[in-house]
Amino acid sequence: MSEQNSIDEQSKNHSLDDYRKGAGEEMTTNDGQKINSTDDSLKAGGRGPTLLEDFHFQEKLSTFDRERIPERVVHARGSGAHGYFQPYESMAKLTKAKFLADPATKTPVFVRFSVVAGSRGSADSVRDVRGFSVKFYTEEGNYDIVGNNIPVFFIQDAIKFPDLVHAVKPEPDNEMPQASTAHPSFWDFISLIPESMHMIMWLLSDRALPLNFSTMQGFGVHTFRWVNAEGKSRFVKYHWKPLVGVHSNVFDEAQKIAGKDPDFHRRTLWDSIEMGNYPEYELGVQIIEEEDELKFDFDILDSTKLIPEEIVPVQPIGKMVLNRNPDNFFAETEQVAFRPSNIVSGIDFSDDPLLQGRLMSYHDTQLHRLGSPNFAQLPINRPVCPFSNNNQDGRMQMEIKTSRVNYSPNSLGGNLPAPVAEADGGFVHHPERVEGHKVRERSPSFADHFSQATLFWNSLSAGEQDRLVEAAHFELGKVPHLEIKQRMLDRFNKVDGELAKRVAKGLGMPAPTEPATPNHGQKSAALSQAHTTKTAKGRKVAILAADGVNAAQFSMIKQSLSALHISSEVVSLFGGSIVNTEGGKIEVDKTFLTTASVLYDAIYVPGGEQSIEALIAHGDPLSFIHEAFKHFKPMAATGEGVDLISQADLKGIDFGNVNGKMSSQLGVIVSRDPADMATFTTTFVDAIKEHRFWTRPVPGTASVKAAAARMVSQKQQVKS
Ligand code: HDE
Repeated sequence: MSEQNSIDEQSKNHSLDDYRKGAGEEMTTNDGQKINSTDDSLKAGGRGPTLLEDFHFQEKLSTFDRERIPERVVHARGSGAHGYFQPYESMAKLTKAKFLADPATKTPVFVRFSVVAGSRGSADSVRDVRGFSVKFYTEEGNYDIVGNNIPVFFIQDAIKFPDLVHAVKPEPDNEMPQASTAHPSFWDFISLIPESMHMIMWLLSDRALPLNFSTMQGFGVHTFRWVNAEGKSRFVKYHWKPLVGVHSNVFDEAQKIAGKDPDFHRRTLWDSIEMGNYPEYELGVQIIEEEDELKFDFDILDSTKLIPEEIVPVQPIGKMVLNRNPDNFFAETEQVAFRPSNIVSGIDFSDDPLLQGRLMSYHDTQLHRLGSPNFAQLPINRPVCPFSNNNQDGRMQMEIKTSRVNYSPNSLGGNLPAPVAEADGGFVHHPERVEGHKVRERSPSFADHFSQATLFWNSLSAGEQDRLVEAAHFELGKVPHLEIKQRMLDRFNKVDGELAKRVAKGLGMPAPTEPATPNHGQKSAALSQAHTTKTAKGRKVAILAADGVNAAQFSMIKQSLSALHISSEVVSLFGGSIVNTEGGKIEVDKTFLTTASVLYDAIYVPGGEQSIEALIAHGDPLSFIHEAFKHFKPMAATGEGVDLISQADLKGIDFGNVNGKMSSQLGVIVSRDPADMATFTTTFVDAIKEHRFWTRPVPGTASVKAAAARMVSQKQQVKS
């Protein structure tokens, strides 16, 4: 059996298999009575009223009436996938968790990615934090890491969570806006909660616009504990690093994707798994010795802080591969119930007050959402190991317990089920020593709200900073209240004075008069996406073509892309198929009406006189190319394809001397007569790996405006 097959088999062996059910051959009622018609209700005469005795009608309609369960109050919009996790080496020195003890152990996982603010039917690509929840079905019970794609959080204490969520959700009077933070109540709240400033910087950055789920980092956010067999405890922070690097959309693109394909992230995840381009993530940990707990200039229990990787390196410990799509969205992705309180021996909690609140809230929310304390028995939530206790009854008890006793201790049932000693795997909470007065207060060690916001700002590339400033213009530009904007400018001024001035300019407001907090000048390279892994695997190219497309150029690029796991779609004027210069038939995947440039990572235009004439005459291909250029995407053209691309108003690209020799300018690769298609293809693939060409002088974008502003201020400085 190939390695891939064995992995598939392994992940399918997860206990869900017992519950999978295809369509039966004969239609029956829920109780098995065969149905002879499901198209007309039972009536007294063809035109008469429907009869109460129509049990099939009643069951069908009343089941339908109850199809929806309450959506998650946050993270309602989500997409799931199955896979497995495998450690690189034994972690036994640090934790007694069995699933981390042996590199041969493959633990099945179910992962749910989500958008926080939007409703279940909202669009995927909006500016927001993404949830990154992983359920490990270990031999010792389920372990859930319920994290986000941003390493810090808005608030420090769980008691503020309902306030935060009320503020971010659509406003209560008119239920607007959907899936967006760009509204007064959110910024009102944020401007009054200084601890949110670090997270706000991340939210305004490219991180909040992930390209797709495979290019998204994940974080456990809180500090947790690992405990080894000797009972030694250490603190741990979790990091999921996507093997293809961390990449994002640009805002204009993300907004358009929300209309063109609201399911963009869900679809990309689904399609990449179907194509065998499995999303892969490396799990890394930062380990902090207990004795070092207080050595940082922030509190490791404060979830608005991260531990810079330069201070505590991230140690890769294993890999997660997502290799199977769910069979049924509701049964799996909707009913999966994550709980940060689901842990296994060898793992424990810290006293982070945000985490402590979550330990209660998730269980509570599942009771409400899934409607029964028996939610853990649902196929997607069941552990793969045996489970047994004296919990009794409740709605939808799915097991028929045969024991006479349901209490402990008992003598009638041999005192079973019996608690398990620690040595045999019984969970024992780490005996952390705690003492203190009962107080409602915030630890003074949680008081610095701005240093790490400044660290993040300093760590971004110039382009990332430009886009962050533009995001602030957009978000606060949707807030008509001057006092809220003023408060936010004061906050930005505590992060960096120049940042505050730039945000003020876009809002048409005076810069803060208070002196800015001096910038400490520290950076952390890991916080920027500019240094991320570059790979073309999993990217999607639009090939623009019509009848008469050059056969050789088309097939050379198409085949080379597919060999590198880069998918491509033929986009043409009409559906059906087109004919190439050699009379061969090429299937059309999409038309300019059924797709859009924002749904691709790159464009290729093969030559062929007739094809290019038709594309130019139509017009839409020109705006398709122009838009992709504006979104900094790589593009290539060969032969007459250069005529099309050169008419698409690509500022800063010189097509004057393009001839047989290849020209590669700012991610636009063209050749009129490519003698060496292999070199051409390699150059194009390298450009696809680059993902975006941020230095393009794209009018109307933040980078151009910021460059212009910098030039003006440099000139002014020279004059003075
Ligand atoms: Fe959540 N969060 N959260 N959250 N959260 C929920 O649980 C909550 C927080 C996160 O894919 C809810 O099942 C409180 C941080 C994810 O099913 C709810 C606090 C982080 C998901 C809830 C937080 C998260 C949720 C809503 C403040 C990143 C989706 C439905 C302490 C580390 C899980 C549900 C999925 C979902 C409560 C803060 C991540 C209400 C009280 C910090 C990924 O229980």
